[in-house]
Amino acid sequence: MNTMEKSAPLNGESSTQSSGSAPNLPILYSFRRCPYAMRARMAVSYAGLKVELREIELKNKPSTMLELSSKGTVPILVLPDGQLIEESLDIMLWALSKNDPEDWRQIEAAANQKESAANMADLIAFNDGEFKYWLDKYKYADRHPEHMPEYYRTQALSFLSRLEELLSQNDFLLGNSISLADIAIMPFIRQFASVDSNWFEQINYPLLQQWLNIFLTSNLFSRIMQKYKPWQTQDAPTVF
Ligand SMILES: N[C@@H](CCC(=O)N[C@@H](CS)C(=O)NCC(=O)O)C(=O)O
Repeated sequence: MNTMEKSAPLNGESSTQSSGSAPNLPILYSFRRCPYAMRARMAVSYAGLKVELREIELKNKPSTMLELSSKGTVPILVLPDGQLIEESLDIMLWALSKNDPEDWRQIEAAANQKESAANMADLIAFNDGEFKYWLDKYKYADRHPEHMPEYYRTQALSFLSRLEELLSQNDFLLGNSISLADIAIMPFIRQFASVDSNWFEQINYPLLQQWLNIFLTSNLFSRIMQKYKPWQTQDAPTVF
């Protein structure tokens, strides 16, 4: 079955998100507020693909999901042929391999594609690694009383400085158009900003604040942040 729909870029209309039967659609197990799941949903929606969305609760994961993927994290995507994609970045790449209307992978835009791919991978790896480590400590500072929250925040800030510097060179992180790196990183900067939004709004990172705002106010983001009640086995499929 062809799952491709008209592409729906950052501020385009979406033809997705209706309810009904979903024969042979890939199934996306997701959690609305999870930054990894957000980036996977953004890539799926941008590519105009239809999937069956199963909203889960982290504290009450469905056994159907755990039987498929014992690591128990979201997002995961189950393809109609049974193939399982268990990492958010791989789900993004799967979606973009089907349809990438604005070249988020920068296959066409980058003069030196190898360098561009390396920069992209490096930036995302730093986000998912060191930055996420300090972000979690900052967000849950009460669980890590060995330091004050400000200490963890300062550690995380070096990544924000790096992003601000990149944005002083181009409109987006890796060039003048949106790339996979922007989308993969943005949900984590959002999370960092929302730990103490008053503080975040007054720091001197104007380009990063503006960049974040572009995504937060986009149609793409509001589409993927629609609320769904947690999935139950007997529910009619939710087509996303
Ligand atoms: N490397 C994974 C990480 C996914 C992940 O850690 N997701 C969190 C939610 S944001 C999760 O499912 N945690 C399991 C839990 O809290 O039980 C990916 O990129 O998909």
